[in-house]
Amino acid sequence: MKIVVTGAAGFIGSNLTDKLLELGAEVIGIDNLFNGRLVNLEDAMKYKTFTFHKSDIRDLNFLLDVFKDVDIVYHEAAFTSVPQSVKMPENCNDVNVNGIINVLNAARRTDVKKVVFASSSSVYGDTPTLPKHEEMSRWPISPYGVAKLACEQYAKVWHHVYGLNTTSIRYFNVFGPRQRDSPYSGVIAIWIGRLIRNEDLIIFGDGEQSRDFTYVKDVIQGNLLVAEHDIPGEIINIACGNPIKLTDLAKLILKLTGKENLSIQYADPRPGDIKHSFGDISKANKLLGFEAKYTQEEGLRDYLKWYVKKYNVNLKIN
Ligand code: UD2
Repeated sequence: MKIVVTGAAGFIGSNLTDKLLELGAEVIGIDNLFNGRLVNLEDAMKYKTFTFHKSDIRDLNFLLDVFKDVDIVYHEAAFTSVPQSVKMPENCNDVNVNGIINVLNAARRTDVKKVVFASSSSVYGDTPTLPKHEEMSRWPISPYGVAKLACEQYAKVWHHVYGLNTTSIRYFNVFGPRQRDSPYSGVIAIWIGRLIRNEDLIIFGDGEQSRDFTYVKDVIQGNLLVAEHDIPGEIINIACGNPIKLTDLAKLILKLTGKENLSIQYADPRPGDIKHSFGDISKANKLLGFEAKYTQEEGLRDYLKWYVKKYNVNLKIN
């Protein structure tokens, strides 16, 4: 199979690229290296079946050229942060919404067989219903959530109007190897960076908020299952299916790393944050046979082991 991964040098894109190459696919990676890093593609670059283009998904002519004879496009490239989207809503809209319109147009014009879009649990917003299931109403409360909702609706419409085979996967708070430790990154990567520097962990808000943190290997499993099953026009949750409160997560990470000497500090809540997120994965199970293979603790252990080996840090995992 010939597969394009947009955002290939990013956290999820690079993990997906590695797995596809390992399974024997020919992979074309695209990334503008705004958030992505070439170092994430070190393993991929060893494969003769991998090609990389430093380019932008907003360049239609480039996409038309590169999408020729492609079976699947995994669209992982994105403006990926809730707080950053609050600061720069126009950029978020431009990269995410104008970006997917280009990807869908190019895929349609070059007869790509399937487009799989990386959506987000942020589309659900702060509704009281838990767990969040695909058929419920969506009330995103951040520019990022609004943009992801628009993207998945465009993907659905490109199926209904133009017959393109599109599926959107709603990821729930993905964590794991290669997630960046930056202010705009996921909380787990930020906290691991802090505890390695022996800094206290900071929680925005009262720590009662919960998230359904999902290990990246399960997200990759979900993506592979969508390649194997034809579910055009569908939107599907991929989650661990087991939320944890932020305070409990902080305690678990400190316990696993033996850093219980560090404390948990509480700061002002973050604008655009939702309170609870918990994904119903029964649709993914029914249509794809998906089940999360990693609990949050198992995922954290696997991630920490990778971290210690990769960066040679002095951390004992309990
Ligand atoms: C949203 C999406 C997620 C993904 C992600 C992309 C939801 C429920 N999830 O994640 O699926 O699309 O955006 O970026 O919308 N926090 C702290 N301390 C820190 C950093 C964060 O307490 O140092 C808190 C933060 O305020 C939030 C929680 O941790 O309550 C999770 O934050 P995050 O940035 O890891 O992810 P989130 O939920 O915005």
